[in-house]
Amino acid sequence: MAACLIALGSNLGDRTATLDAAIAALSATAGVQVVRCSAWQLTLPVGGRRAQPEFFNGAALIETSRGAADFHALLQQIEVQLGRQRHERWGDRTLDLDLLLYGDAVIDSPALTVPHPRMSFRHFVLEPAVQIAAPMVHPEIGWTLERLLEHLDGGADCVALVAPSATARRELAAALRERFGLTEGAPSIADERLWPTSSTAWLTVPDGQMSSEHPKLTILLDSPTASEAGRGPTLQIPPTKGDNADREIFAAIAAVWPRLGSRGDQRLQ
Ligand code: A4P
Ligand code: MG
Repeated sequence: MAACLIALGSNLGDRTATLDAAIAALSATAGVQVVRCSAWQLTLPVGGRRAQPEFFNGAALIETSRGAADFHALLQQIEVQLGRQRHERWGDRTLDLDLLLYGDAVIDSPALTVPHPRMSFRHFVLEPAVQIAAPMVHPEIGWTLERLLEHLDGGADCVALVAPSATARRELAAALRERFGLTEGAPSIADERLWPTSSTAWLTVPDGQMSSEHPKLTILLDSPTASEAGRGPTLQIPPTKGDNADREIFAAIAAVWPRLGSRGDQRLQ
């Protein structure tokens, strides 16, 4: 049996009824036991087009005898049964079921990435997850879910941009200054092993707090040191991401600092 954690989201139709129905469908499946389920929380959309309806989000802790790929296929089947249609990435949806953690497995296949690559810096994922599974450990980062959530409040309001190419760092830093009004500035001490001076650019958030030595978000761009644990919330952008990379990075920043997300939108108007 594996203990796994899923995230549930809905922003179309009768949202809480759909989330309830997803839990009922999971409970009725052979080899699947719903151990605990969070409350449904109303959240503002992150990362999609502007003027999306609000989401209800939640999390559930599951025990299952199914393998990870098989369990993910079941989640997709339940999404479709409950009316999910896929038109665009991060588009509106009756139901989104994401596999956050599958025991302490680390999986990187074309269809499935576990831990879910965006779970470590999203309030709408971590808040319900901590309600039901605070001590579960993110196997790549090595932190509990509770610590990850606390860090979204208590970490330093800055972004560490780690990339081997100085040009890539410079271009991305310029885009983030322009879009979000970030300025240059690092925590007074930063661990050289995790954020090497030779490959890290630091950007701070206006009016943020820098009492921690640990940034709220690290972005690893084409980075060969990707597997090292200990950085805390991290977005990895592999070389293959191409044009999607900016969108992914902007959405991550808006997830960590919602007030900057709306500022980014205003600047685009
Ligand atoms: N996939 C890979 N790994 C996983 C995994 N661990 N769990 C693949 C689930 N799916 C995984 O997913 C896209 C592809 O990811 C699939 O082919 C699947 O095999 P999708 O469900 O078809 O599309 P999506 O949900 O639009 O994309 P994605 O990347 O899963 O989006 P996210 O990151 O889940 O973000 N704001 C609020 N407030 N609340 C939300 O729930 N959700 C999103 C979606 C954006 N903003 C949100 C919310
Ligand atoms: Mg999804």
